[in-house]
Amino acid sequence: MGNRTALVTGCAGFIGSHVVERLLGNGYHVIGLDDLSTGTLENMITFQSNPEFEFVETDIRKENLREYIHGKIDSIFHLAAIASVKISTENPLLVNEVNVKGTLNILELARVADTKRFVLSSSAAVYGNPTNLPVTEDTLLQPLSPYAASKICAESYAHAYGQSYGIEPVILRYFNIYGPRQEFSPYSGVIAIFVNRAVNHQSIQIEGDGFQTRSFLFIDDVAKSTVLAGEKTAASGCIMNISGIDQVSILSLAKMIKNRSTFGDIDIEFVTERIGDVRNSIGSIQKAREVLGFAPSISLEEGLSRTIDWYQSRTV
Ligand code: UD2
Repeated sequence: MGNRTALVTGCAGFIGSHVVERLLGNGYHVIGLDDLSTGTLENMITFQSNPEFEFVETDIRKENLREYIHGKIDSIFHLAAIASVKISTENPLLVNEVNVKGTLNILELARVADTKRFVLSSSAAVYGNPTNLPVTEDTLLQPLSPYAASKICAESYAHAYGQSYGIEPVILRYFNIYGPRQEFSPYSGVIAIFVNRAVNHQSIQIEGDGFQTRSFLFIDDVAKSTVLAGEKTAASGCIMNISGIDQVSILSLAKMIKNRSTFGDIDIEFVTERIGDVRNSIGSIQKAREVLGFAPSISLEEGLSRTIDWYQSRTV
């Protein structure tokens, strides 16, 4: 058995499954929690029969989780959440239940299990529409959606548990993440949507003029930074942006995918701009560089190729 045990919530999800893979590769024993509401067994294929991996199918809101998760837990990576602004505007109470009450419940598990390190997945959404870019972690928080508000509450609880119970919280504010295993639905990130439409010979639809920008980060880099957040002593109590380093317009992203497409000629069309869309988003990763030694290593070109290959392999 690995000599360090990590618990990963959302282990069957996009980010969680990649974090589990990396932890197992680093010699951890991993307990994974997921209710399979959006996560899938398919996402766990590469590690489900690894003897160092234990899967517990449960909801993070279930009370007294310690009664059936035994043994020591050295660190917790809390990645289970409803990760959609859109769902949060349709069903804010549900998002509060899962993202806030669920986080509090996992913090309680950390408290009763004497877990020190608690890595929380937060979001760039907490900044709203910031004026100074790249946005730094000390920027005023301006939640524009119930989703953003739920992430700020989750951050506050993690901080409070650090103060009250000696837990070491590390808060990661993820920006625009993409890569294999990202769920494809109307609620998905733009790359998952564009690539899936292209693979299915449908036009790519740009919402607005396409000059809005994002800084995309490939999932392997996200998983790397997340595991480092669980390991680096200096990360205790830190809040860090985890972002790509290049600002890319949605139009140039669409063109890159169109040009890479081996699925025939794909049209690009323009549709109505999204209400409340953030115009430009990029995070300063200075702090993550200093504290974690983190630097993105996969270019957008490389990451897109891997992502296209993966979605394509699933459609044949
Ligand atoms: C991302 C996160 C959100 C939150 C936010 C923080 C996702 C799905 N959303 O929202 O949870 O953390 O960052 O700021 O990861 N677009 C198109 N056509 C499409 C789909 C999207 O043009 O078919 C545009 C969309 O209008 C937006 C941009 O692409 O301008 C990015 O959209 P997104 O949903 O991938 O991500 P974002 O940054 O709005």
